Amino acid sequence: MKLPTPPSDEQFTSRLRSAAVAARIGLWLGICFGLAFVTGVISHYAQNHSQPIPFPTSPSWGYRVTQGVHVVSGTAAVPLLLVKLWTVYPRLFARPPRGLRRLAVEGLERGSIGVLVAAAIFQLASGLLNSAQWYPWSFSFRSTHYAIGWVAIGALVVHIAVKLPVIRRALGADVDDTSQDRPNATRPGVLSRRGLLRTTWVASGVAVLATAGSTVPLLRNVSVFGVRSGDGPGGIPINKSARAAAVTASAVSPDYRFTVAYGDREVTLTRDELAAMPQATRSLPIACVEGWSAGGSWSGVVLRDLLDLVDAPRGRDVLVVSLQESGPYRETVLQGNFADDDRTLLALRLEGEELAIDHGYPCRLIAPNRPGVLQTKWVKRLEVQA
Ligand SMILES: Nc1nc2c(c(=O)[nH]1)N[C@H]1C(S)=C(S)[C@@H](COP(=O)(O)O)O[C@H]1N2
Ligand SMILES: [Mo]
Repeated sequence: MKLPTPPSDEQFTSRLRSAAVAARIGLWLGICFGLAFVTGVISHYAQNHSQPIPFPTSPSWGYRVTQGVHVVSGTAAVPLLLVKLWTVYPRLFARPPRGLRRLAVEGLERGSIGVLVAAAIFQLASGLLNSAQWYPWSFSFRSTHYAIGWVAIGALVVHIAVKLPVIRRALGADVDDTSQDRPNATRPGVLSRRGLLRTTWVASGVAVLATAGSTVPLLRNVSVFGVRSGDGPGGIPINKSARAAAVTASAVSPDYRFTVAYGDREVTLTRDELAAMPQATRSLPIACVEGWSAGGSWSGVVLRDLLDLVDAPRGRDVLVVSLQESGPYRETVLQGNFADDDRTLLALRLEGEELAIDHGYPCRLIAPNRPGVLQTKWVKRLEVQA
């Protein structure tokens, strides 16, 4: 059997596949990956139980913005990465150099690019699937996406360092300059280089517009893929429904009781008793790690007032326990600075209406500058930590 022979470098003759194009797209790709990395590290830290440096509670919309930037920069990177790979992939087929030393150097460089490409594709693919709320894998998304994020940024830094001379020459010269082209890349493409770049920027812009509406209210109507914007009671999407969390019975049961505990002190209240306490109203967003966010006007009891019922000292972390019996988000840790912030509520109402069961009836946590995943619904118990 005869295997098909791989193409050789010389067979790729389009002048579009040049360092002039790759460097320009690479610059924007680098900016997108840099933004996604920084905002990703922030998001990961915000979800840590233990925060040696307390994550700030202000501005209340901070997490909404950083997570929005994370998803938008990742989405914008998709067309950029595809075009970038198209411009450089003939190099895969370049003949290995002669001489052991040059071979070793080239091998290392190719190895680092292999790692970079694999990590970049993994990050964009897993991130996109996550924002589409599709988890066709069994690993933990958060820890894997975080770990590979470090791999990607490390390989990117190495790649930029290795390519810096080429990048500087390419960006310093006109886009139509051919002095850095591969010798056979002489055939004009179907587009001019400027045309290809323009098309790429437009594709990237369209990808952003098609998804950003799930965080930017003004873009809601143009975002065909931003499906999770504003559908659901009170204009806020529903993430896990009461049915999916298996709380449809316990949430509306007359036996429901809310408990706040500190050491051996415990106070138990009915929903009516919660509603009879002084009520406060706060405008706070829910910003899901999956990329959508929405602002709401929440009313309920200031969380600190509940902690005062059991004389909890300030600054203590609080375990928030929901009626939900299984699943990773049935319990969350509310750090002391969030617990003491007077914007943090045990909310009973949204937009003046009784909280819908899917939004967490009988009551839910809502705190400023906090990942949506930690805004626990169907709360039954607060435990002030020792
Ligand atoms: N008990 C419980 N609370 C939960 C969740 C959950 O699965 N269980 N999901 C969280 C996630 S991921 C988000 S984004 C918000 C969404 O709140 P909403 O469904 O009211 O919009 O609820 C959070 N609270
Ligand atoms: Mo979420």
